[in-house]
Amino acid sequence: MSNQYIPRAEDKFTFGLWTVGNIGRDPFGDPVRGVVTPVEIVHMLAEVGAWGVNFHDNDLVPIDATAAERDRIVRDFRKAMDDTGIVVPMATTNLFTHPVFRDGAFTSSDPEVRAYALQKTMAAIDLGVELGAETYVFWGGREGTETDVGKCAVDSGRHFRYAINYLCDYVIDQGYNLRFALEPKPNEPRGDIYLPTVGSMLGFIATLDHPEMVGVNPEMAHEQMAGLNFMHAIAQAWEADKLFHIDLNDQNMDRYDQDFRFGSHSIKQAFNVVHFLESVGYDNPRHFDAHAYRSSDLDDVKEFARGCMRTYLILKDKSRQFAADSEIQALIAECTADDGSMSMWLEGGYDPGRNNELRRHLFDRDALGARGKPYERLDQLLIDLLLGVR
Ligand code: GCO
Ligand code: MN
Ligand code: MN
Repeated sequence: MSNQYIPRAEDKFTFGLWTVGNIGRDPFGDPVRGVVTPVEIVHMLAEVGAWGVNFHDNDLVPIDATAAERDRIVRDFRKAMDDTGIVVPMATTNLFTHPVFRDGAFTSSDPEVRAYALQKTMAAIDLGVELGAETYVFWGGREGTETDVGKCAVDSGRHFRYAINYLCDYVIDQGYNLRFALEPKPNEPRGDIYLPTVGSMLGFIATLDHPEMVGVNPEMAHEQMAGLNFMHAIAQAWEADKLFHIDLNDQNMDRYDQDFRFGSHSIKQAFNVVHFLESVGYDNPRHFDAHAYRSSDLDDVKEFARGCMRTYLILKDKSRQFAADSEIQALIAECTADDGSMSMWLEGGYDPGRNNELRRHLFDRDALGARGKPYERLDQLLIDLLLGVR
């Protein structure tokens, strides 16, 4: 195995306690793997070469733990972090497992549940910050509906906005160094989840009291479940300065929430994602929000984790090769060639004088329409490169 595919701290590869700790329960079958404790997971992550670990409050501290139990758990966890060098860059709240959240948390139609969700999240924020988290993720798994007859979607949006504004103020009030990252998903576990895509989250963020504190945590499989192009979604988030975090995994489009190992299914899309992140210099955590196949035993879970990181690093290497390939780059230059002749209209915005000229200019529409683009050739060069024959 080549050294160049060994993960390093600067890759900022992270896994959630819930990912490598997944016990393989699904709606049709019981768990197939035993519980691995948070401390054991930290050691396992160190063994496979990850940089960090993320958690939901209750992945670490059971929902019914006493204050003393909480403190003991945190102490043991911190010792495992210190012993291994594993850090906690992100934390989040479980607002979906307990029956209290059966009709949502921040968007529940029960005001008492909404207030409880705020209380639970503030305690979880305290826990995350105590262990070093600088990003706090909000994934609204239960914030949705199966039927829309009982709930007003506008009210639900207002409730969600109220909660995020409230929690931003809490973070400011505490003086925490913490940013929020909202994670959209179209469905599962609800029939439909509010704010289902990266685009809808970005629109929502602009309506908040502290939009500068809030970005997105796009997940590859979530956009794919909606049939969307994940690279386009992260590009929009990046350009808006909102790509605070990323969940990498994989998924066969239009299926159930598969959470496959990164790069295991849509290898070309995975390349596009890595190539984008590496080209723009993305420097926030790279989180693998996936889990091993239900057929895996614990050794195979480690192979799953190693595989996520290895595939990322192989694709990073392919990205370098792509950027250095003169034939590929010449074709891209040909596709995007600009002789500057249109810059008087395409740069500098609207100007009445220049605009009069644009209105009068004669375009040879047929000649323009006859210009082809060598995308077939370019795409095949990428395929050759990815398949290792280039
Ligand atoms: C899912 C989600 C979750 C979230 C996690 C952190 O589909 O279950 O992706 O794994 O990422 O709850 O917020
Ligand atoms: Mn997911
Ligand atoms: Mn996720």
